[in-house]
Amino acid sequence: MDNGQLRFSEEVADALSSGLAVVALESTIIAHGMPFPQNLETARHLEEIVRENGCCPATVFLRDGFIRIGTDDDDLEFLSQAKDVKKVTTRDLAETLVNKWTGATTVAATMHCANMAGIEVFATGGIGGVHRGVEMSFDISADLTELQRTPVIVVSAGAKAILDIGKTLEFLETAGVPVYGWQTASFPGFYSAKTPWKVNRINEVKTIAEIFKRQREIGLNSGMLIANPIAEEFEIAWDKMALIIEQAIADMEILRISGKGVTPFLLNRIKEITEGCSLTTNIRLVESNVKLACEIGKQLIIDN
Ligand code: PSU
Ligand code: MN
Repeated sequence: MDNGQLRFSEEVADALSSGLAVVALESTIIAHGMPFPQNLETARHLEEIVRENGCCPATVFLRDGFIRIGTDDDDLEFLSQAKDVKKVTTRDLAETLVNKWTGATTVAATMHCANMAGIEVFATGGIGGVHRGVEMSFDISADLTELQRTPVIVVSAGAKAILDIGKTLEFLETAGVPVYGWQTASFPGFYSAKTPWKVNRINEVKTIAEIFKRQREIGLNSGMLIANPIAEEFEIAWDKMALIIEQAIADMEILRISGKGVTPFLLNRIKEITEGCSLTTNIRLVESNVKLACEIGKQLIIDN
């Protein structure tokens, strides 16, 4: 189905017209966040989890001049292996469409496209944020500015541990973005279930749906961040991660990596240092976020 710039997969088009809950998934995690073949296995498995939980998966990406909402047979295979897939954040969307490049969407770009498609909930691993050393680099992810202006609920395992979490939370407060810990008052740190930072706790999906709806009723159009901690059995504790991340950042500085390359480099370097453990943790936490996003999606349908 075509709708201007958007091209829906049959599955997503049917779900939207029949009122089934649709959960958006991003594609940067596939093309730039994980190595092959784990990225392909994970992408397929995440879509399966969404279906098992009674919702419809809508992986977002760009191909042939269209914003694609939902995948067909070979799309995931292509995204997970093609060498020239662009990492597309909000400002790259139009350029990628005009040039008909293949693009994997970040949290920011996925939120924008999900909102265009009428999808209200989206699951990822961890959002981007304010980077450590921001005083020098000024590196602040567009994920934060998109959360400020786009009404989509993002379920993530807190913010990526490679970031300055305190500053990321301060930015979100300034931007007027509601942030809640899912059944926790400790803000989760991606690989770690807990960090030293506190967050408002929320215990029920019904409350999430109500607050999201009320926001718009009072004219607030920002997104909302639900921080879902990784199960403790799969976590890498915060203290242990601290040293690993310092090492990865030092390596990055030697190589003078900046801009878009920062997050993919750090995730890969941490995977090497932890001998693959961080990748397993990353996969487990996205799976858990996808399940929670499904519960929120179903609640939003009930309340509408
Ligand atoms: N979560 C993951 N792995 C990832 C990302 C998130 O588990 O690779 C991606 C998301 O697409 C997020 C991006 O939007 O990293 C942030 O990139 P940057 O810091 O350049 O904004
Ligand atoms: Mn950045």
